[in-house]
Amino acid sequence: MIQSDEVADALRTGAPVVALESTIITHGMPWPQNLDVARRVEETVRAGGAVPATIAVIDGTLHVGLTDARLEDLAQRDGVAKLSRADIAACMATGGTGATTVAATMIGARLAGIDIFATGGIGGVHRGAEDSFDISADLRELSETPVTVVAAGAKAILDLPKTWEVLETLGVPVIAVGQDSIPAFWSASSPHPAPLRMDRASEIAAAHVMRGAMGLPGGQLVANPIPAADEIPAEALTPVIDQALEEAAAQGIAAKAVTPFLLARIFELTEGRSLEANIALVLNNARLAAEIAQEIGALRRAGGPVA
Ligand code: PSU
Ligand code: MN
Repeated sequence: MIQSDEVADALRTGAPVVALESTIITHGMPWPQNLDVARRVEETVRAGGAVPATIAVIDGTLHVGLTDARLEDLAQRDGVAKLSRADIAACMATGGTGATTVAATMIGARLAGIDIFATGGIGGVHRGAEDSFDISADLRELSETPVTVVAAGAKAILDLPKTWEVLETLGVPVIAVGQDSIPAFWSASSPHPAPLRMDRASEIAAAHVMRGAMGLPGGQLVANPIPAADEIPAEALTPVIDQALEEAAAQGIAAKAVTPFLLARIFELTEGRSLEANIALVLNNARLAAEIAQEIGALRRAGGPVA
C-alpha cells in the first residue's frame, strides 16, 4: 500500500482523515466533470479540517491518497476496472489498475486505519432482484468492515425498500441526518422511515466509536439528505429512470455493468441536471464526513465514549 505523505502524516498523528472512492470518478460521472468533482470533494474535505484519501489500485498497488497527477490520469484513462470485494485482490496481484467501489474503498480504508468515508450513493438491491439476484456487494461490506459511510441514501434506480430491508437483516445501522425519513439521493426525503436519526456529527462519531469498543463488525450508513436547493423532485426523475431501466433490460446489461450504464443514461436523459444534484450532494457529504472525522479524533483522544 502506498499512502500519500499527507495521509501518512495525518494517520500517524491522529489527525482526521476522510476516505473517498474512485469508481464515482471513473464509472459514475462523465469526463471532464469527474475530475473537477474529484478535486472539489478533496478541497471540501480539507476546508472541513480533514485530510482527503482517495483510494484506487494503480499498476497493482493500493493507493490511499492520490497525487493530483494520479487523480487526473485515473479520471481520463480508458479501461480502468471497477473493483469491489471480489476483484480488488486479484487486480493487485496481477498488476492491474482499478477504481474502488464503496465496498472496495471500505476495505482500503480499514487497511489504512481510516474510520470514515464520504461518497454519493451506495449500491443496493436492484429492481427485479427477485429474478436477477443483483444485490450490490456494498451491502454486505457494510456489515463486515468497520468504516462509517456518509452517502445521500441510494438512488431510485434501485429497489429502495428492499435495500433498507437487507441492511436491517445484516445489522447495519442506517442513520438519517436531521430528519425522520431515509433520504433518496436526488430527493431529500422519502416515504421510508429512518431506523435511526441523529442530528449532530458528535453523535454519529460516538456511535462509531461505541461499535468499535463493543467489537461489533461492520460499519454505519449515514444517510445525509441533499440540500433543499439542489433537490430534483422524484416525479421528474421517475420516467427517466424507467426509460434507463428499460434500455438496460433491452440491451442485456448485466452484473457490474448495470450501475454505470444506468448512471450514464440518467445523466444524458436529464441533460446534466442529475449530475448537478449529484455533485451538490457529494460535496455536502464530504463536509459532514470531515466533521465526523474530527469528532471521532476527539473521542479517541479522550478515551472513547465508554466511561
Ligand atoms: N451509486 C451512485 N454513484 C456511483 C455508484 C453507486 O449513485 O458512482 C458506484 C459506487 O462505487 C458503488 C457502485 O459502490 O457504483 C455499486 O456498483 P454495484 O451496483 O455494481 O455494486
Ligand atoms: Mn450488481
